[in-house]
Amino acid sequence: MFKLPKLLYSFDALEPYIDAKTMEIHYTKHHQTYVDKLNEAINGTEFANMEINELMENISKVPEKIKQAVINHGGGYANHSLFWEIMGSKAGGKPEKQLAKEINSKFGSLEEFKKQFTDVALKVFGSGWAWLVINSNKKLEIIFTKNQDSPLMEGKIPILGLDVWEHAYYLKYQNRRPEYIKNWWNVVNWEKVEEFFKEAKK
Ligand code: MN3
Repeated sequence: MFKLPKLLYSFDALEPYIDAKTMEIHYTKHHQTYVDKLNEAINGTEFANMEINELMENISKVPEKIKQAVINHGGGYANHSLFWEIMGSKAGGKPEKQLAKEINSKFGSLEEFKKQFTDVALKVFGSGWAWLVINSNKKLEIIFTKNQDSPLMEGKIPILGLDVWEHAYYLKYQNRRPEYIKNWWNVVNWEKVEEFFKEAKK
């Protein structure tokens, strides 16, 4: 069964860009609810023993009766688990090494990548996520998903993700999603993104 993953920093660690109250509610209430409802859906099934990524990659094998619940809550579980990890205090800055090279070769520059990613995140209508993924050709790609749909369900491995549900920013930013996105770059933990990148390229 799934458990809320440990948060590796305090609720106020991402201040002033992401406020402590938002972090606390987002992690202890929203993420916990995804954990609970995922467990409720898969309890007693063969899927209860899977790793979360394996579960989302194999969503087509999940019976219809519980499939939408697994998409919503398994996706919510996987997406948020990654989201906490790719952020940190004393973060921001820029990618180094191989990831920097591939971003430059794919998008032209880090600035151009950020611009394209931001555009995608701004255009998500309603609730969803913007992602940098490694696609099935092992190339970088920017995509979005609706609701809590996981990129893993379409065979894409997320290495960076931005939650643009209102619950992720409304307390501090209200309707100002552009400002939230702009500030969020200051807490991106590029070292961690590089780790996910290396793992995904294997
Ligand atoms: Mn969220």
